[in-house]
Amino acid sequence: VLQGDAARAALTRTFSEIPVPDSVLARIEATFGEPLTPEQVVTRILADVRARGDDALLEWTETLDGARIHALEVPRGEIEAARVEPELQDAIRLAVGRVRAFYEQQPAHGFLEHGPDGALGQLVRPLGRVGVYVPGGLAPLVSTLIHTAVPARVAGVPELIVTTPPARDGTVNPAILVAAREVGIDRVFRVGGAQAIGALAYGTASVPAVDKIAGPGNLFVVIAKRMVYGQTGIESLPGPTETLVVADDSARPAFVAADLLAQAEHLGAEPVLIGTSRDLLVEVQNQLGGQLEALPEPNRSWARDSVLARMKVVLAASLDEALDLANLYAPEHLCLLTRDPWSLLGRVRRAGGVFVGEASMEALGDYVAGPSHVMPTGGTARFLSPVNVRDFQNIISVVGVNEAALRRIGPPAAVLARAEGLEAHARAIEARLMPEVPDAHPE
Ligand code: HSO
Ligand code: ZN
Repeated sequence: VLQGDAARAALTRTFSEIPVPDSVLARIEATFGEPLTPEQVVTRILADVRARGDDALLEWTETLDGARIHALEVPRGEIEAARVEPELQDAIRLAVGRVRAFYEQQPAHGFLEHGPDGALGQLVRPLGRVGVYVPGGLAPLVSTLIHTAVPARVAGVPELIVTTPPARDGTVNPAILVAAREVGIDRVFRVGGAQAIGALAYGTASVPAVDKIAGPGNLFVVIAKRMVYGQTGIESLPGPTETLVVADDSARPAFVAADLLAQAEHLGAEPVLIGTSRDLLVEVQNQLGGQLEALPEPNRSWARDSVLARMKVVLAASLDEALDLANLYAPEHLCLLTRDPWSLLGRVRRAGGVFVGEASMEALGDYVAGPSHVMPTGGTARFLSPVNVRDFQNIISVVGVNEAALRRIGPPAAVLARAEGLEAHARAIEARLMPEVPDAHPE
């Protein structure tokens, strides 16, 4: 149990990378004949996709995902025909509807202010084509498709495409296809990893290049997103997830433990507990042990790894100190399990999302609460926001100054231009400030 300065030190962040399982590192060595770093692997894959397009995509999918596929795109008919249990179909529909309703409330308009100086403003326009990366692998994250693509749809993006790694038999999980249909995704491609990011950035014969790539993925996906930034946009570099629970003596230890374990089952997750009562911390740790044992495999191993390798437990002297530490850490998820959680909201400064009270567990937010679960990780909540409508729009500045204003603000502009040594700038301004010269008539 950490306290005071030790707690501050433990919660001060450095950008954490997504762990790569040993089996993947071994696979890399076998594939490339040498032990390359993930950056070197991604550099090679991106260069290959850029040079050889679809052929490279098909080959890397076979080498890295073990799937032999012939066509990258999932045919429209297959998306239309995808079926899941009615219960899951309804749940997908509910999630899509709630996330949509949430983002429809986000103000998304620009402004154009007409005044005595003319008009200045901002136009807001949707991006043209957006690619959503949906992780496959350990868990096919149906909810991630919904939580990334719906805000883009609400933003007015006219063309939305999804890439997701195929299973070994070349198929895409039907729940992902159903979600794609419910959200109104235009096209789905069965390709994942760094090769998918390369395809979305550079375009291939089958996969069109996009204006922005959004969504989380494994370390190779995140490195690839960082490398293609500039060629195309990215919304963030989502890393391992974190949940920080602030709890006082009123919190129920079983719930606190359950919330920490829920996030702990994500690969590389960091569970953090800040409590103001030593008794509570002890009881939560007992609960954690019991609940962990009761989990089925492989979830137990996943969660145990996060708890043993990265869990932090802090005893704070007061809720004030607890909130200070939470703001320092800037968690992706901040869960308030205290007697009067709403009273703490005003002190929350840095977090991806804040989950207020016992009924608002983070796991609910992962699926159906409304706000996107793609939130800033690794302390990036200091400067980033959760995925939202604005991520899928650009702003165009409008400058429409009139003559009268020009006479007033033109001269100081020319002064600034000359101070920068930019004479042609100054003259472009002053040409408009000259008194009108009457047209010279030759006769
Ligand atoms: N909690 C994860 C997102 C997720 N959980 C998807 C379940 N499915 C990262 O915030
Ligand atoms: Zn989750």
